[in-house]
Amino acid sequence: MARPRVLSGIQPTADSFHLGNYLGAVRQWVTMQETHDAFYCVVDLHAITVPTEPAALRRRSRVAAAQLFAAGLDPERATVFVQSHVREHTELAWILICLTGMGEAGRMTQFKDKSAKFGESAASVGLFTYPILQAADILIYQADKVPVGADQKQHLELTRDLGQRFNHRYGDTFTLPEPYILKEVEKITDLQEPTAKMSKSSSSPAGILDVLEQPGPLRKKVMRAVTDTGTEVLFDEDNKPGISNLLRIQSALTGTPIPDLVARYAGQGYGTFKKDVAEAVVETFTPIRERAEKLLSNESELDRMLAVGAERAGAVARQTMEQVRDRVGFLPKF
Ligand code: AQP
Repeated sequence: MARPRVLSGIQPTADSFHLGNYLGAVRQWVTMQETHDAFYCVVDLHAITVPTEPAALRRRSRVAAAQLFAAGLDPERATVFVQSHVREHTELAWILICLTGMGEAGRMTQFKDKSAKFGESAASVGLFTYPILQAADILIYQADKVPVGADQKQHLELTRDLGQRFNHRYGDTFTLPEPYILKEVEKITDLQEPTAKMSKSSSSPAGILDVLEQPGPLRKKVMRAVTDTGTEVLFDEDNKPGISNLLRIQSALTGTPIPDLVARYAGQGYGTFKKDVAEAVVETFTPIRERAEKLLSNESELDRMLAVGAERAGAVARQTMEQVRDRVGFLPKF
């Protein structure tokens, strides 16, 4: 029987992924390549929905790809590619844009959050249509599952709605994908603002743990993470959001259930616990950083690996688009 297909993407919007990207997405991607027909992309078209410098985009796209391979994605087992290399994504996005209501697109909370930074009228139309391009990314591969963090739940619902609408209007064409969200790591929060999502673009440097960061700063940031004035290591999201976030992180990195961690650190205060969290982060990130640095030292080999991914992804996308063009009523090109 064919393996279920999985698709997910990550934006090249920073010089490193952070712990939230790693636990909420990338680590699942690596696990799922064993059991799924896996497609993962560096979504550079999404990155330009906010002003982006060309040299930074090029550099960050390679850095993103290098981190994916360094985290354990195997080009033999997973199709890893850059979104703009498969032009069909934008073609399908246009068709889906024509199926989306203005009110429907206007309800997307991520647009409201991100555009609040520049003021809604200064935000690009691309940022407004971002979730529709994301729907195209997913539907074009007929994905069954999409591993994401909690912030993407609403976009996944729109993807299903658009797929269903297309199928209803033009005939059965798209698989309707299910989100795959691991509850325990769906929202890793900012170390300085423990109720806000850890985020490439909105976290302060002290609030974010970058995969490519050196051990020294990583340790310092964990030790300085905001906690409450108490001393007990307890999981209590409402009253102890900082400690609860660190417990979630430590549990995910070491595979130890949270109640076991709480029992282990009883009566020891925050210091010992934070030190152990810092070590777990450093132990996880160091080999990834070293492998990523090696991959980045040979850009042409990295580009070649991405070309292989683009070729495989393009073959699937072209097949879907042939059917879509015909269903919509576009004339065949002879
Ligand atoms: N804090 C988080 N906890 C759990 N999962 C997270 N993800 C992001 N932040 C967290 C998941 O990482 C994947 C890739 O994210 P993205 O690059 O598409 O951008 P994003 O979700 O918008 O993440 P950022 O860090 O906030 O990036 P910017 O600042 O560029 O917008 C997604 O699956 C996401 O759920």
